[in-house]
Amino acid sequence: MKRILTLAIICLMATQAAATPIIDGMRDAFYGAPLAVQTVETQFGDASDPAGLGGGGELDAGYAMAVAGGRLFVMLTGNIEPNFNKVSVFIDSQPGGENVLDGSLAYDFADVSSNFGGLTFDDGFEADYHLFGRWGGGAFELDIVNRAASTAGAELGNFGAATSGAGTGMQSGAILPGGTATTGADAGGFLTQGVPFGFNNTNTAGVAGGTAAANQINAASVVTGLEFSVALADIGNPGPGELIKIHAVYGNGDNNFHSNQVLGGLPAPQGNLGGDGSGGFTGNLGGINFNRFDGPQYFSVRIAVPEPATLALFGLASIGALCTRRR
Ligand SMILES: [Ca+2]
Ligand SMILES: [Ca+2]
Ligand SMILES: [Ca+2]
Repeated sequence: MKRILTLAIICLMATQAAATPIIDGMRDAFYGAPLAVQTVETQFGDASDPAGLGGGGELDAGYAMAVAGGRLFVMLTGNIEPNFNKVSVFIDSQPGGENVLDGSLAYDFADVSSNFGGLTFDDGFEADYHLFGRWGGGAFELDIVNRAASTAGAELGNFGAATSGAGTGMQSGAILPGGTATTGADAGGFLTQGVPFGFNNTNTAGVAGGTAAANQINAASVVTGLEFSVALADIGNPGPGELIKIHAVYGNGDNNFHSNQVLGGLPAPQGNLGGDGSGGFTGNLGGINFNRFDGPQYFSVRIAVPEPATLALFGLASIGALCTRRR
């Protein structure tokens, strides 16, 4: 029975591994179940424009998939207001890293990444990479910074703007290796492969506005948002069976006032975190400590076993033969 269950899991993983989602900001079946579903209503406004150009921002659910030797795919359903509010995604994909963010790493316009200094993640989460997206009604923009390899005055990051759909609620583009460096990243870029992204801001459902417990059925039903893919080789090359941890959070453009939209979610009821963790403005995010909130404010995806390793376990010629035989 245990062996059959193991085979079923491997077949499922192999099936997922064989598929590739279209990076367009629309959630593919490829992702399967959400790894985190929003727990609180949004205090940064409930989006209501079906064209995706209105106000409001929320993070409804987080999805991810990764195959060893390949890429990490991430889908965050929800909305990003076209006022340069930011979604930040911190990725823990290699040993070491920052459990408390270092404010001396200065990048982004006016070096506002410094305002993250002192923010504390849950125990066990040590950030290595920082991806952040925003827009002001024109092109959606995305950056990815290798914080693990950065030092103060020598930060490494790449930038990309949407090349399709700019000015609309449905956009796509890519951060290109060898392309534009992140503003203020003094040591240039680090990517060796592109980071394609899709952004679809047309959700008008999902969580409601407020601070009460979210309707998680509605949150898990949202199919649009921000989607991207990054080569595992560019984020420390984690191997089969290893976990990649992802912390996603929505805040203002200056990185000094966080909303209550975090994945994994905060316990409800919960208002905006602000900069002090209680909704107050201090000028930075150093007062936020996610250990003070029950549960993990991150979600994890386990890297799927690639086909050759799977096949070696069973001495079979192809993964198709293995899975067909069991059906
Ligand atoms: Ca790490
Ligand atoms: Ca909503
Ligand atoms: Ca926590």
